[in-house]
Amino acid sequence: MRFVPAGTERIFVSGRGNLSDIAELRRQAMAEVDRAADLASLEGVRQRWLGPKGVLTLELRTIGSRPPEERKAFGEAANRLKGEVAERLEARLSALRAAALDLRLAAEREDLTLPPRRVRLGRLHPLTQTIREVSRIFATMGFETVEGPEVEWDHYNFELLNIPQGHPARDKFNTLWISNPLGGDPDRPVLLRTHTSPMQARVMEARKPPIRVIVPGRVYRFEATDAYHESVFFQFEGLAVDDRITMADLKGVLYSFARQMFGGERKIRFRPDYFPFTEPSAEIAIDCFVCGGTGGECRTCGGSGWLEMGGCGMVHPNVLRGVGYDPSKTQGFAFGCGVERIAMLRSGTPDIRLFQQNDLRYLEGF
Ligand code: FA5
Repeated sequence: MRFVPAGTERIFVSGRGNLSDIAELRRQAMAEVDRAADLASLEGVRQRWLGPKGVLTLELRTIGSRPPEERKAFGEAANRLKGEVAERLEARLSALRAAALDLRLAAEREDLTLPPRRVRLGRLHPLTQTIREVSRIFATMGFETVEGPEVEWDHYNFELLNIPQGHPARDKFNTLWISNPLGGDPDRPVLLRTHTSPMQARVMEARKPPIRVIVPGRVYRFEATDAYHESVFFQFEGLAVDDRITMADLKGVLYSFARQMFGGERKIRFRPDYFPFTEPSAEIAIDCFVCGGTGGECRTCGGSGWLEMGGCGMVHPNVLRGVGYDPSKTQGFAFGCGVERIAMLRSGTPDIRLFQQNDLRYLEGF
């Protein structure tokens, strides 16, 4: 057996080793395995000892050329050593892998001390809040909330509401008409609904009395905007139809609504008004809750002491007939109010345009 330098090491190479040399081989192999500091150098050690040209592989090949009396003992010892080295290599491999994994885990560990990103909680838009509150209050009086289309037929928006072609009341609703690019039926004009009242006719057509519904929704008018007017705004319609409904019921329902919405001390005022689809018709106002109805310099009510909420009245007999009801047996009341106006009054919002401007500084106040 000879020694050759390997780096600073001297290792055995194949030769005429004896059993005591096997012990030296073991010491050297084990030391190399234990010193391997990473997976690549461990693989180098494996090749050097167990590879096709490895020290122990070559050593085992010398068995045949040994004296017969040595062969058995030498073969056994060399094979055992081969097994021991393989085992030690496996153990070292597991240890190095575990250490590498520990390092990776330490490097990739979540740093839980990092402050979390702030979650910005959204909230309902003030108009949605107002609509929900309106629906909730009317639900306590037996009204169901329903919704209808914003793109509407002239038939429902005007005709069935007793506003035929050429009726002067059409001018009051500055209408946005929709032209159908596919042609459409010229006798069935389409528009963006100018109020929620077309749902009166739609609900009465679809149901039988008794009816009690609230219809909140967007409406559209070709109007210049100012602090009190939008061209796209919300209304809610109320409709009750039965066989003994009177104006007193209408008054009682709106009075109860005003007190629940604006506080127990509210007064409500009905003044004669005109709508083609109600008869008699009235304008509804509540006494100003800022000045207590005294007016004077009050900016909320403009000094009048009253705040307008909407229009109302008893459903016109022509409307009842138009949907197939008999006015001598069935009566109803209807009202329509502006959602923004109510939201402005409740929150002290000075300009209606603030609702649609998406300015978070304003919206976060709700
Ligand atoms: C109507 O729209 C009727 N359909 C109301 C009605 C229903 C009467 C049922 C009788 C029976 P008027 O155009 O007045 O009426 O509008 C009703 C309410 O909508 C107003 O009182 C106001 O609160 C609101 N409103 C009207 N125009 C605007 C606008 N440009 N911007 C914001 N709110 C508006």
